[in-house]
Amino acid sequence: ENSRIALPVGSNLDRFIMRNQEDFPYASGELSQLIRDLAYAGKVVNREINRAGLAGITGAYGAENVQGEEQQNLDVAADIRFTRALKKGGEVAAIISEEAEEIIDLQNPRSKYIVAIDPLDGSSNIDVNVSIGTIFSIYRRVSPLGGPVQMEDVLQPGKDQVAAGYILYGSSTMFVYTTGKGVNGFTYEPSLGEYILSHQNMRIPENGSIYSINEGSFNSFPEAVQDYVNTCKEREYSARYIGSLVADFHRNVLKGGIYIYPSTAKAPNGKLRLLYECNALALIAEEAGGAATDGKGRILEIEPSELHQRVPFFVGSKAMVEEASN
Ligand code: AHM
Ligand code: MG
Repeated sequence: ENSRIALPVGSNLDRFIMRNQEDFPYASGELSQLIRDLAYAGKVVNREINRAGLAGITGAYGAENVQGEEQQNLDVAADIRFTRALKKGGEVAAIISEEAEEIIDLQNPRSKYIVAIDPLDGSSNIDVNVSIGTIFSIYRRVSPLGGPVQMEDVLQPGKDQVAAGYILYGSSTMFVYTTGKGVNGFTYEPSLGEYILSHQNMRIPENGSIYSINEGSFNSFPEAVQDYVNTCKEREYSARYIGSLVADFHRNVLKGGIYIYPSTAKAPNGKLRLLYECNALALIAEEAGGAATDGKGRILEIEPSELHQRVPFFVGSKAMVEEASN
């Protein structure tokens, strides 16, 4: 009987989104539909990830799928799935993606949302059967509807996000998102094909004892980061680094901890991208009571200057991020 979890009626993602729709400042239902589109594409990607080992789609691929398309590496396949879902959905004017150099104008000029997405983050982990994730940010378009999408539509600071989330393809698949009213997590139940509310109003512990950083680059970390890492060791904190941002972040949200990708010799501005990796997780962190900085100031206040801009990233439990930042 302990395999039965008592769930409140109506606790699947679709119903949850519907019930909370009236909270949205512009409650026309389009943002709700957009979030559902992302969740749906996530199910399709999840299915492909689960089959990846057997289907041999981890490497470069060569074969064709049923639609006669050349089959792609999973990160490209995921990009196609999300882009297609958002184009068809019609709520999104343009996408920026880790997988595309330029803005993808979806030719929905009257649509009022912009999405920034990393369709499959941590893709070097696919081949070794380790957790990977999708990260997304949603903004309201600022240029007049009807005209072409402008750079100012996509280069908005993270504090202007209307919603953000991630999908973790882990031992369970989870959809976690915020519309600025707290963070809720849904676990995918494959036999039902539904995301079920499993983590209501997620809160990051104020402090923690896990630090996640690629210590192999210790010698080229800024001195303040070296000092912080040494402090973690003096306190005998646990070192946990999957090398898959969503998975490392999610663990720290649940258990309390800090994730750091500082500047290094190889990556002078850090490795992670402000627009489709850091901003979304920064909003979720803050909404859950945590914090996110670039080592100095709030991530969410950075005015972006280019699409694929990188920033050092410190995120997680508030007390830890404050201590590690200067
Ligand atoms: P990617 O966007 O090319 O997949 O790289 C992002 C990933 C993150 O998921 C992870 O935290 C980081 O790169 C790991 O980098 P490193 O191997 O340098 O520690
Ligand atoms: Mg990435």
